[in-house]
Amino acid sequence: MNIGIVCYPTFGGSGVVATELGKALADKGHHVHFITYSEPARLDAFQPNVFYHEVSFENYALFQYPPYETALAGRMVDIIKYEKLDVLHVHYAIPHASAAYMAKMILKDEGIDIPIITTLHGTDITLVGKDPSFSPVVTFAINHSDGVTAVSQSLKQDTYDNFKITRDIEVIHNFIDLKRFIKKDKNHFRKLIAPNNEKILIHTSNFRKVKRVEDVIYVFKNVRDKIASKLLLVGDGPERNNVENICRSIGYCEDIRFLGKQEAVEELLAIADLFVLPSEKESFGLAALEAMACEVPVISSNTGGLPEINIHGKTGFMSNVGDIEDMSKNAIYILEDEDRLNQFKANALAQAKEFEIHKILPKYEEYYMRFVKKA
Ligand code: GMT
Repeated sequence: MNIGIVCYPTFGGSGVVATELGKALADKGHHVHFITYSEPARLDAFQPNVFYHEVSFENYALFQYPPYETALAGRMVDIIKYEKLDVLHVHYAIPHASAAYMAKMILKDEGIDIPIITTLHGTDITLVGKDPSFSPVVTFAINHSDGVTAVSQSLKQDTYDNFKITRDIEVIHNFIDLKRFIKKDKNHFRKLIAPNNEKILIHTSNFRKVKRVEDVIYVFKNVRDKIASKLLLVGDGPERNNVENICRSIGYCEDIRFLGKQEAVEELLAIADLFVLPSEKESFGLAALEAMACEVPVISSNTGGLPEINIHGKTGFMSNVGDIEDMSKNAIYILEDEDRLNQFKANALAQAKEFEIHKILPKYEEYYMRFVKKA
């Protein structure tokens, strides 16, 4: 198949999923065309079947807001026609799904019928999409896509709860590449971070309010009061300054490291004992799955799609959003006994295997074929 993929090119979850999906489809022989405003971060090595088409335009002084959606629709039309795409798969509803609808209608006038598949990722539904300014457009674009998938049952339900949806939504869970996310021997590195064999807790995110990174710090304080440990904070974003100030106020600054954005996150996960994800909302929690693949148990909130990946009492524990005491108690329970910790680590890996990319990829291929055949 000739497949177009539209996504955000940044390190965010939806862009990572879209890029890894495209790379895996290309590995299987499909031709994959990425359409976005800059090269996707995970598109880091040459692959013969992968093509990248940049959406670029010169902004005119009249425009306070650059009309990206219009430029994107125009670029989609161009690529669909000239690369003879069989299907266009857009990730994250805003503005990709409505731009795709516009492209589809333009092409319809020319006698070309391109199926549009929209994948909903989370904040496009649970946070941003609900804004009254976006909501009618998101509703229309979902109802008028040829196919719609959501990355968890929970997100599917949120979509029905928040919008007037008149169609089916298919759940296709996110996936993990176990060739990349695998626990590698990084003991030399572990010794640098934890020279006295302290336990290592880790959190990775975009440091937005919805991630509740401050809860990670308070959980760490409670753990650190009982067990010698270190905390690695990976990522960057608007809450970083606030979180740094909280670190200073709790007095364990020397045990907390801010590592900023890191490409090889699997190398950091390889030395970690516990992953902490206390998010307010999390439609799937790809970061938790990446941790589990590297044999790191997860202390998380029980929001959104997290119960679909983190098995309470087996791969980690879940608590109500904001219940720092419960998260701390569970973290200590896992870390205080070496045999128990090792059992949780093994369980985490076993669960991650359920989401192996080669199990999930055929679901997308089959889903595309439902619509490509009709075209
Ligand atoms: O978490 C974010 O803010 C990034 C966001 C995105 O769209 O890039 O992530 C969402 O999509 C990921 C991939 O499907 C999911 O794993 C995340 O759970 C989801 N984030 C939220 O629902 C907050």
